[in-house]
Amino acid sequence: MKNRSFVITLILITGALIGWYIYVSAQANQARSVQEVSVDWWGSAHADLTAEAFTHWNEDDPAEVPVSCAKCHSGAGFIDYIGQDGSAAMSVDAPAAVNSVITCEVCHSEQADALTSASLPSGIQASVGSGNALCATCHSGTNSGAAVSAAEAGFGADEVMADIGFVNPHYAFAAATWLGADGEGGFQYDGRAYAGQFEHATGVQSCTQCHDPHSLHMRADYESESANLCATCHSNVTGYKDYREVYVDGIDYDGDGQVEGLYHEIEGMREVLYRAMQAYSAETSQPILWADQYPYWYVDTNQDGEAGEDEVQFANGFSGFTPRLMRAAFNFQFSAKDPAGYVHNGRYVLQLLYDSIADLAGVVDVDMSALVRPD
Ligand code: HEC
Ligand code: HEC
Ligand code: HEC
Ligand code: HEC
Ligand code: HEC
Ligand SMILES: [Ca+2]
Ligand SMILES: [Ca+2]
Ligand SMILES: [Ca+2]
Repeated sequence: MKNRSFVITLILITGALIGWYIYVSAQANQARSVQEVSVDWWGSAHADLTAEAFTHWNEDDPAEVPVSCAKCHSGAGFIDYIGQDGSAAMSVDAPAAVNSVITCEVCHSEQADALTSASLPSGIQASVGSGNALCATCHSGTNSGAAVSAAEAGFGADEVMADIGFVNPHYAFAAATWLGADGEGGFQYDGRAYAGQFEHATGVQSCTQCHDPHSLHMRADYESESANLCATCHSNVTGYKDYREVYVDGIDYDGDGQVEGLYHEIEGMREVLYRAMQAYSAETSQPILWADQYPYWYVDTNQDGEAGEDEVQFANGFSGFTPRLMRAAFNFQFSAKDPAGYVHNGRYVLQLLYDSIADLAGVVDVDMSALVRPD
């Protein structure tokens, strides 16, 4: 079965390659060759036939990707979503094929070219331009802060919502981070101002300016000149390992006494939030724990503050969310599940974490004196 779908995929790709070859040779002189592009794509996560993202439904009966998931988890589902298959545009109209990776024709078609905006979970339609609109359609998550507001309607801020499970932003939602307040991806507190789209600097302002759309890695050029993209401006960067050490303003946001790469400032701020959530939850319902395993939040049964193996079990999932705790949990997860948040829009992420801490500090003791909220 695996072999068969592999061969079918190969045939589809070959067909697309031929079409592309004709199109591209007619259009571009400078562009990279179809062959080079294809090699890059083959090595990418988008081509990974074995990935959980494309095989999660294989054991279901029938084995198909449900309508609500197909836009992002099936190449065929995306083609349905944009209406390239003749169905209505901007809606998935049927369950889609499993093992359907993101092939050339998913991103290269008439409808795909025409796509210039993405519809986000907040309901905002974000105009991000062609190319980026493809990325943002699949990389914006499934829930925004608005879903938290909807879940907490009718409850007091510290009232336990017994039947309401964790509202999860989902995964790899880079566009939601990048757009910040312009996408309203996080839970934004009333009366607070949030950073909008991260403008960064010339040449690194959008998905496809930084990510090669085929390899998905950082581009190896800056404004058409061959270069280490980041080192062009951050002179201490020699490769991937240095990205997380980049900082510009030299502010100790998490108050640990050290100016660190923005990645680490975010980690530190999240650690402060985590401790505040543990203190708050112990007082209002049950002590909470986080572990990197669905459904992420568990009960700290032995109350030692640590996630023990016996505690990280589906049956021990946390069910004592109050509205205040849910907002914090959502923003915690928002900061954790885009591990590249520091480069996509670090200020927005720090603002969300800081405001969640401040919200909890209204009820339990949290020392916020050393923390800095970015402007
Ligand atoms: C807006 C696009 C989008 C929608 C809609 C969506 N997902 Fe996802 N999902 C993603 C992306 C992107 C990833 C890839 C994360 C990664 O592995 O890098 C992902 C990852 C996952 C994973 C793997 C998680 C992991 O830890 O590796 C599961 C399981 C999943 N999604 C389930 C679902 C289900 C079930 C639905 C429908 C109810 C759904 N998704 C709808 C975009 C989406
Ligand atoms: C996730 C979406 C996506 C997928 C999948 C994809 N492309 Fe592209 N491709 C793009 C975007 C966006 C551009 C425009 C690049 C830019 O802005 O420089 C592009 C540009 C190109 C170009 C022009 C050369 C260049 O590098 O700019 C060629 C040729 C090409 N794609 C071929 C392919 C082939 C062949 C495949 C399958 C092996 C493929 N693409 C898969 C998004 C995609
Ligand atoms: C049809 C939906 C779809 C589109 C369009 C799409 N992606 Fe993806 N992307 C995914 C899924 C699903 C995964 C996870 C695949 C996997 O786990 O192998 C992914 C994985 C990735 C990853 C790797 C994440 C990781 O965990 O390593 C990057 C980076 C990425 N995409 C960037 C982009 C960019 C940039 C674009 C636009 C040029 C784009 N994607 C367009 C659905 C999409
Ligand atoms: C300034 C350059 C830059 C821009 C702009 C940018 N990215 Fe990224 N992105 C990165 C870097 C660098 C990483 C890897 C960071 C790391 O692993 O520490 C990354 C990681 C990712 C990942 C993988 C994160 C994960 O879940 O593991 C995805 C998916 C992604 N980017 C998609 C996008 C999309 C979609 C856009 C546009 C909305 C975008 N990126 C804009 C630089 C950028
Ligand atoms: C054209 C110059 C330029 C390039 C290229 C560039 N950056 Fe930046 N970067 C900046 C500037 C300027 C800032 C400050 C922006 C601001 O504060 O609004 C910044 C800010 C950042 C920040 C936030 C630091 C902080 O303390 O707030 C990170 C992280 C970052 N860059 C990482 C990267 C990575 C990774 C790359 C390569 C993918 C990259 N940058 C490429 C100019 C650049
Ligand atoms: Ca459709
Ligand atoms: Ca610090
Ligand atoms: Ca414990």
